[in-house]
Amino acid sequence: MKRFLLVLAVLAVAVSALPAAAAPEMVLRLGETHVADYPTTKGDMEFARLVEERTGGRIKIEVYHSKQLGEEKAVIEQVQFGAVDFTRVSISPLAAFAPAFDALQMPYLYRDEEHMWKVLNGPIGEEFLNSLEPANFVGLAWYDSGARNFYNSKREIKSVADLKGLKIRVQESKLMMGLVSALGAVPTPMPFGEVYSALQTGVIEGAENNWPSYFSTSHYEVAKYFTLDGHTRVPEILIASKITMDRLSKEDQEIIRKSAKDSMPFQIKLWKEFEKVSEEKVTAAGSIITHLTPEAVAEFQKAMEPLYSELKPELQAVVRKIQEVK
Ligand code: GTR
Repeated sequence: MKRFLLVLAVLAVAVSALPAAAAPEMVLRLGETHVADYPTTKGDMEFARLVEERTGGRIKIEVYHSKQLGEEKAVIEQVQFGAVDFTRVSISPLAAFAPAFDALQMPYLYRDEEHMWKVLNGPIGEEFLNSLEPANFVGLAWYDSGARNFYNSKREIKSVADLKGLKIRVQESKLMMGLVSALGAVPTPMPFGEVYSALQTGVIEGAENNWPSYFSTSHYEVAKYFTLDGHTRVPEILIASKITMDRLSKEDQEIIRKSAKDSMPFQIKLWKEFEKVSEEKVTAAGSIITHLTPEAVAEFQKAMEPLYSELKPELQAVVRKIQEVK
């Protein structure tokens, strides 16, 4: 017993002699809707890691994934008034706060993925990141989100006519509501976290998303018909609260901006890998994957033309600039 106490005493002295780990001077919070192992969440964590490393541990960013801070729209509101410091969101719900973002997510806008990245990484993308300040946000970086496709529990969608009358969940976005209506389906806006049970109980018959979201939310279990129509590419964006950024020194603001940008290649690489895994998993689980014929794609594009003509003239001008990027 004596010996044991002696060992304990020696250990206690040894531990107290260790240098205490520097406590961060500032702990900031980042809200993320996806689960911990989703590519965007891992991108957020890489961003947080870089900030911590580059500030020598002075600034710590805690990533609250799995919508621990709330659904996407509610978190954007909290970021706007400074209650949450950062969030990673889809630009669809963000457009309710900064309407110009609709120009970046029009249906069939980008010729391909490369075109989208040229736009986002070029002067147009930079202008969009900088345009958020009047809404009290600071745009930091773009993440990949692939292309969105329709899926449902009722039938294979091979043409626009097959969508007729289907109740389709959309993000809380006017543009997405218009898009689904233009195809003759019935749009139902709803937070992401409610979609699984809404599909299961038949409140809605379908939704639309990319491979990774279809897989990671298990929507494939309750809506097995997935059509590769690729109607939109909706970039993900990492934003900060302007209130938080204004509290930081110029140097720390720069570290945050640069760390966000530097986390992009990491997220994009994980995205590519997870897109493949998701496709394989849902196919193995029995999802029916429908590829559209070129004629059917043309039909989808035609049906969505009114969305372009209904866009405000100043946004039509942005769309033209995007289309001109070669
Ligand atoms: C996902 C996106 C989420 C969320 C979701 C949705 O692709 O990563 O941020 O917007 O779609 O449909 O609500």
